[in-house]
Amino acid sequence: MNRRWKVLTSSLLFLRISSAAINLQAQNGLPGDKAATRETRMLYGNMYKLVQTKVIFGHQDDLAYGVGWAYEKGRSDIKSVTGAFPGVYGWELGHLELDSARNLDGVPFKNIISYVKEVYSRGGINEFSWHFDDPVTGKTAWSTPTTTVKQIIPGGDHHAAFIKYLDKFAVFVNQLKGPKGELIPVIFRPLHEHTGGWFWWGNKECTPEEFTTLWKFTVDYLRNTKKLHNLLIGYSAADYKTEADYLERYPGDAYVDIIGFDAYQGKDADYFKKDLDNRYQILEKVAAEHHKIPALTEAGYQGIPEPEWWTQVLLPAISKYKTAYVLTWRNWKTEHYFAPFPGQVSAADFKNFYADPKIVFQDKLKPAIYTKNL
Ligand code: BMA
Repeated sequence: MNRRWKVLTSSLLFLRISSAAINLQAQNGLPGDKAATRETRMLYGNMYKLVQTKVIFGHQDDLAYGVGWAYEKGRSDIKSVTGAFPGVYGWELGHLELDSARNLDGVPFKNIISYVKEVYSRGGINEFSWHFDDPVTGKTAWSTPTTTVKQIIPGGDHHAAFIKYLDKFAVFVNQLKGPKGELIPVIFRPLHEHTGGWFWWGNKECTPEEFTTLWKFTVDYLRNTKKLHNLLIGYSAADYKTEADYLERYPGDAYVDIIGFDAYQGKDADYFKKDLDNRYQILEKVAAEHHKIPALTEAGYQGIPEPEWWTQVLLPAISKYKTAYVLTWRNWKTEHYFAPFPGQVSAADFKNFYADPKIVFQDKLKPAIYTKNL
């Protein structure tokens, strides 16, 4: 082998090794958006690390209202029970598409903007779901049957109506700014529970191809046309039995950052445990293969009638598998709540859940989650 040849082959080898290193980096802890802001990349990287050992506790609408109260500054049912706020905060965007001042659950969007800023300033994590009305029929998110997805993707006769939704989303997200004018990173979980049949984007309403087209269009439009680079995209299924079910409508790794599923306990606790276990096993495999962050994107037991549900049912399940966060649904009223409040039958057990070394609330998160490699 002559010298020139040697130099050439060794530099080729170097190139191969360094591109492998870059690939590895891309696979481990970088979001799908190559132009994601620094804060967004930091958040994602830190969540990627945290998920190896911890689970962050989350609650929908936590700062807005709880059972028996609404809009009291500094109040939170979670804080009233444990002394700490949750670490993840879910917010709902339904009716943003109607230019309404309040979301479909009555929460003023103005308030949501200030909650998001408050959460960011203390190192909490904000997440958005969107039960948007059907852009073709004007009916609610829960209206089926429809052919809406086919009609709103590129080439569809109502494509423009869907673009208007996304434009309103961009106007809203552009108001979520930190003290230096930086966009606050948020998890955006669009078109959720799409493996179920209850929303207009559900699996009976469109083909897998139509669904993934809608998903990709949504993400591409927000990233490339609206220049929003502060979104971590959440893919959140409802029920599924197999890996093929779970991935049937998966839009691709560039379009997803956090993958998970929603799971609620009904009357049959044994079924819930078994089903959770099955769905988790599949999720963990897919998350590892696709290098994504797994999460239990919604969970709960309405009314939590079992006093030890937190430590006996939820904790064992989420401790067994990697879970970046578990988001319990909203505490609206005595007939519809998913987290405890003082005096609620599972409140004492929830304090034990809070004290478990694996579980993270707001008091263990720092604002540096957005600025430093932790
Ligand atoms: C559902 C219920 C509804 C609510 C919707 C969107 O699970 O809590 O009352 O309107 O979520 O937040």
